[in-house]
Amino acid sequence: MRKHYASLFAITLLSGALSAQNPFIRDQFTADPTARVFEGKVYVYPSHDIPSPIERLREWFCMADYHVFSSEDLTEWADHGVIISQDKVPWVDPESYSMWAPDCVYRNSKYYFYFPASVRDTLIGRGSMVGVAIAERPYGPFVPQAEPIRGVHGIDPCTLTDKDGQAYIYWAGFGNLMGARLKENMLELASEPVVIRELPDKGLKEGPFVFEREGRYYFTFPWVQDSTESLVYAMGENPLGPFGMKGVIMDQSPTGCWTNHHSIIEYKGQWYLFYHHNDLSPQFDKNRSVRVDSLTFNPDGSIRKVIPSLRGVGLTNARNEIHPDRYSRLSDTGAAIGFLHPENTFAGWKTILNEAGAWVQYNRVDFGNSKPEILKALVSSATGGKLVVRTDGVNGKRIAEIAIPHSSPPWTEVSGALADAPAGMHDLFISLEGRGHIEIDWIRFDEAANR
Ligand code: FUB
Repeated sequence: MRKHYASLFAITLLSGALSAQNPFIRDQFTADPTARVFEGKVYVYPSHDIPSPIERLREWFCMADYHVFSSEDLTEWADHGVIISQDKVPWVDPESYSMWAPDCVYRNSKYYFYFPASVRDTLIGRGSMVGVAIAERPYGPFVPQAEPIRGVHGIDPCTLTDKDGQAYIYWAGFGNLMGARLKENMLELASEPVVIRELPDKGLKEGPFVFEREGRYYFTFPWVQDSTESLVYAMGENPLGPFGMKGVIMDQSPTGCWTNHHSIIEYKGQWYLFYHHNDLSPQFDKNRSVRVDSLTFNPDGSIRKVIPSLRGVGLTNARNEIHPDRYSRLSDTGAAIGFLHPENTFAGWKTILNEAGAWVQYNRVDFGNSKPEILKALVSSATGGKLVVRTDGVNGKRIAEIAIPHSSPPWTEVSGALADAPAGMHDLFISLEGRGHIEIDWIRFDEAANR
């Protein structure tokens, strides 16, 4: 990880996330990602899950502060560090570890960061309320208000600024999803909160995210239909409804992560769904990690269901390490993904090919204008075997074959000449030819001079 310093703020460039694969923040747990486009970049304001330092929350959500992350290309992410913490907000119980899903909005030349937390003073309210912190720039420094917003009791704030300039705030409270107008100062309600009706009666609803596209308002939210949350949406003609239920944006997690929480943005002509899963903590689903995948609409404005991917978005430079464990497709048999070090999941994953013909496909690799001459790979094999790389599918062009020697960990770097490697953008198809057991950390293309 590289650190560099810009003006007064420490920024950490997250080299572990250089390929826009999922999850895209890999050095800490992150959840509830609210993405916003500010100053020509994407800023992501997530919750910051931590393993609980206190017994009371050992098996529950535990969050003491917020970081903000930014990216111009959704590939290289910068961590701007902590912007708000529970011990620096006057109204927050500093021992509550309750800084759940936030949002941020630009208005009147300022950035307003909305966050829920448990109040310390029962004269203000009880349980979770929503406060605001204000900054001149999207990454802070944020100055918290002395008190939370009167009348907003609950979690998961989200804001919408309508075309006429009227701002709205939405949140989850007392089993319902709520909404109200905000005053011009963005700090007080301008109307009584209303329950957003016409949504399903049964099952937990939380995490509202509301946006407008082509004159229609999309009211999207996580909903527990049976055991875990799917992302669903309703549509309407006005910011506070009425809305009509439309369908599913993302199905329940196949691996049982209880929550999902999302946001939707358009950036450089493409729509994206930011959401979370527990990739780095498969045994404990309260330590989550943020992801991003592309989202598309049907001509009638309905949302096409998003299939969660490990590959994520964006291109991967062929001359950088390509980690096929963040695959696009995997063969039905003989291929698996494992942690490099199960005791330290932040170290990442490996691809295991252990049956003749097993394969992994990794899409959108950018070779650029010049053709590389060699393929390098960091591998481990208890048997030895032959690794074959093709472009564009099982019947695509065979560009490399590398004899992997019998080796036991630690990992061995191998290289081999390329047979007429391509330029431009291609999908890679990596397979085990003949029998064997090969584990791959990464592959990378290069010029012969760097062998
Ligand atoms: O992160 C804590 C809570 O889990 C959020 O507030 C909910 O939306 C769910 O993601």
